[in-house]
Amino acid sequence: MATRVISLSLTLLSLLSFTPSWAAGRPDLVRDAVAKNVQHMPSELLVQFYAGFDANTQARALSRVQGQITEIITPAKSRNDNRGDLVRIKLPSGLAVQDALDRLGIESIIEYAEPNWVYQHQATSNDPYVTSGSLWGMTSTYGIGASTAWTNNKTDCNGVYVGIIDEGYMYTHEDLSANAGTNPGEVANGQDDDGNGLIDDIYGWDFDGNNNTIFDGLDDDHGTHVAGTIAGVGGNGIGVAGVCWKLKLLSAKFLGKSGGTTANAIKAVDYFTTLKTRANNPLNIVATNNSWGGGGYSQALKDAIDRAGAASIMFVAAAGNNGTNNDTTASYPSNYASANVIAVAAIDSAGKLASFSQYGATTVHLGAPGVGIVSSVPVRSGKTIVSGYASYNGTSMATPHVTGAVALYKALNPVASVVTVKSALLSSVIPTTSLSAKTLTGGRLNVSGF
Ligand SMILES: [Ca+2]
Ligand SMILES: [Ca+2]
Ligand SMILES: [Ca+2]
Repeated sequence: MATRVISLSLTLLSLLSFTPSWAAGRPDLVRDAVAKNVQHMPSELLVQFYAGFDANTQARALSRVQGQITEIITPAKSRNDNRGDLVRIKLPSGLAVQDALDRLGIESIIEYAEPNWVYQHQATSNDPYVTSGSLWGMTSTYGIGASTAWTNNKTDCNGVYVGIIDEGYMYTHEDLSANAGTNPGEVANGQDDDGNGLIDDIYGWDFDGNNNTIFDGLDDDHGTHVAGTIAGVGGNGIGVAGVCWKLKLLSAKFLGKSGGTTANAIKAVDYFTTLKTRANNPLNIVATNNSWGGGGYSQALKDAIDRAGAASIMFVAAAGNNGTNNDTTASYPSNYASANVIAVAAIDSAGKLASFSQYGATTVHLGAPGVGIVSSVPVRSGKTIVSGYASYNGTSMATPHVTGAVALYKALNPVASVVTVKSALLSSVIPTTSLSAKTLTGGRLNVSGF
């Protein structure tokens, strides 16, 4: 009779003891996580025994759940904290992990038991400007949702090239050098090895100076800033993080001290188209960043942009910084009605259209962060030029967020056409009041769901 009562009470106890009373561990947090299906190994537990119990005694305790020790992870004798063995056990199939935890909760020789959690690598930036919250364009409410993409391990645009049509950029910058792409067809030997007419175009070409030095000093700050937003090296514990943590940048410098010309702009656009479409060493260039504007309509430039489009190179362009309406006063190159053009307005960290940003309900596609954007720049230190960081404003800063997004999307969807990529970007925007009736989509860039 007594036996029956005890048996009954044990059964009741095992049913009712929803939270094991371990001496250690956090069974309450474990229960919550198991209930939320936080990933763990099925039919496995980790069990921590108190010290001083032999294998037979351990086995007897585990028999409550028909558990078998499959591995002694930390033997009592190897540890210095006076605990017993930590073991991994196998449960009979069909016994839920939480049920097993509940049943083991009354075993007095067990200090705690827990699921064998499964961890995934999670990309959380350790870059100081990110962790300090300075990179609002990546991480905050009105940012582009990059931190979400990163957390889902969408950081890597390896194998993807982006062309920067701008000033040159500091490819030796501490937070860019790992992402500085080179032309695999070219060797630094004073000869035009790849036959594109340009001698030693290793990191790209300077169409303004007509030479191969794409970094010429402090005046290449704008291009360097753009580069950091697209592909500042992420997770390296220094500086910033670009939308893509790994990517290959190439430069077509055409903006010099007094700006750039249509002629050089066309050469710059065609430079990348050729690198992509040539028979030998074709490069997977998915986009060019065009944080520049001005001039009138140029069919020649539009044709060059269309050639790039035919080669599946997106042409991401700044809407301009004059605060005007591009629907009524066209701004080039962002206004070219080419399938591969994406025109970008700038918003601030409160989601407002930047006061300087041009807009256009039919000619500007979307908004992206462009006020108070921290990124890489060259700075002077004594007589030398070193790696630095600075905050800039402009649709020039909004544009590389979108370019980085194109690169990220293409890295994740390698066969997507220009039309598909553009459509995906535009359909994933977050509707934003300040951009309503000011942009085609009425929204801001959002990569969180890529
Ligand atoms: Ca060459
Ligand atoms: Ca050469
Ligand atoms: Ca970094």
